[in-house]
Amino acid sequence: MHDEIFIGLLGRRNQGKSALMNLLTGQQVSIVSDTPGTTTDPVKKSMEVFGLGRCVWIDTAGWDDEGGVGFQRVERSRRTLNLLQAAVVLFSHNGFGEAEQEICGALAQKRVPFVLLHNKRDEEPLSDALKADLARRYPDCPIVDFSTVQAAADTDDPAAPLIAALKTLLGAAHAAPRPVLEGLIQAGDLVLLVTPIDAEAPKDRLILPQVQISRQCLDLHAGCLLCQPEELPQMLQRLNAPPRLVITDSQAFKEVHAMLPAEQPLTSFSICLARQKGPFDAYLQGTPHIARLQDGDRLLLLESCTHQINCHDIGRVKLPNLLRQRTGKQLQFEFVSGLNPLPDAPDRYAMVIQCGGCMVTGKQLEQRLTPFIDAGVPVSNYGMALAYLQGIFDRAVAPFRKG
Ligand SMILES: Nc1nc2c(ncn2[C@@H]2O[C@H](COP(=O)(O)OP(=O)(O)OP(=O)(O)O)[C@@H](O)[C@H]2O)c(=O)[nH]1
Ligand SMILES: [Mg+2]
Repeated sequence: MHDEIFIGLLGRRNQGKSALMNLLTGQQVSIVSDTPGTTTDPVKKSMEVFGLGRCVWIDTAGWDDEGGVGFQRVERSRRTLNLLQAAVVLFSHNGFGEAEQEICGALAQKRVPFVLLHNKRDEEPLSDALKADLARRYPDCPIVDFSTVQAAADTDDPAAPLIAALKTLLGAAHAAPRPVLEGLIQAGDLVLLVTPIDAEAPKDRLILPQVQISRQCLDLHAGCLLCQPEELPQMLQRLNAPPRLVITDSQAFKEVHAMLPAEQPLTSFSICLARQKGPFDAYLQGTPHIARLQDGDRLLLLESCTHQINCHDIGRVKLPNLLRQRTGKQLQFEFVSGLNPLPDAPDRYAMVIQCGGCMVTGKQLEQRLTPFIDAGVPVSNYGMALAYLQGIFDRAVAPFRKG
């Protein structure tokens, strides 16, 4: 799961993309000059933006770059679109022409929401006529009339109008997720997190689910203790009471399961995260249907986040392979990515498996699954289905069933 929001700064040359990049980051990240074509390759800078989270700003070469390697630069800017969760389309002097329309069209096609930012208002403010025209043509896009140069002189909160527009744009998609541990633990409890550090662990860091769950423990005023599976018996001995809950990486589930007494509540990071979004109870009921799949059954895999390479691999490769292997059945798979329309007849499917949905809202997820649930089709999600296929489902969902 990605916790960073990639936001592209797009537009023709000389519109102030790099000046805006520097304003947003408060640093001289990109070169600014009045020579069109200054920025050649995309420039990225990551930072925490209050109220939005971790953002990666991407400054790009002008969409209208030309001559020599200009075409290749434009191609690079175009490719950047595949990374984006949001964009800022810059234009100035009331010049909204073919290039801008093309950028907006390309963003819309990729379902990337964007802000229209009329820059250099100190030289020429956005006209009412163009503003009205844009509002009609792009009803979902906030329009901001802005001056990067003037804002830079305002030391207080220079990019406030743009950040506010981005929050509006991303607000729904980044609404606070449901608390993962709520009802399972209380203030003062201790949670033990089991995290193997193997060759695939990122250098010097923990992966996002572990960070998120540690944070949730703190939010709920509980404590958490982290260890690797080998040290688990030692850690348990040191405690004068068993932890309220043990949460382990799915990979170590079997090992951890064997080490802990049967009455110790144990779950996995992936099951916890399945609780964050989507119809968790329907997932709980639907997942065991995997055992009842038959030859010729058709499964629908919904991969809601088009940008998530990791989910893509799980959904298109890992899950279908594991499902075929573990069930030994001839299964057929269909995929729908992004928020593309769903097939008409939900009851054609023996089962629907939804991705974690980290880039869509819980509401969108539930809306998409409702027709299947109403038609009595079992639904599951990637994390739950993987847990089931690894034989860890029953114990890992027991703490949630009690609640
Ligand atoms: N008056 C005024 N000038 C601005 C503003 N924003 C940027 N500029 C100037 O516009 C020129 C181009 O700015 P850049 O940030 O380099 O533009 P760019 O879009 O990155 O251009 P390329 O890298 O060539 O695609 C520079 O001279 C900036 O100082 C603004 O709000 N007002
Ligand atoms: Mg530039």
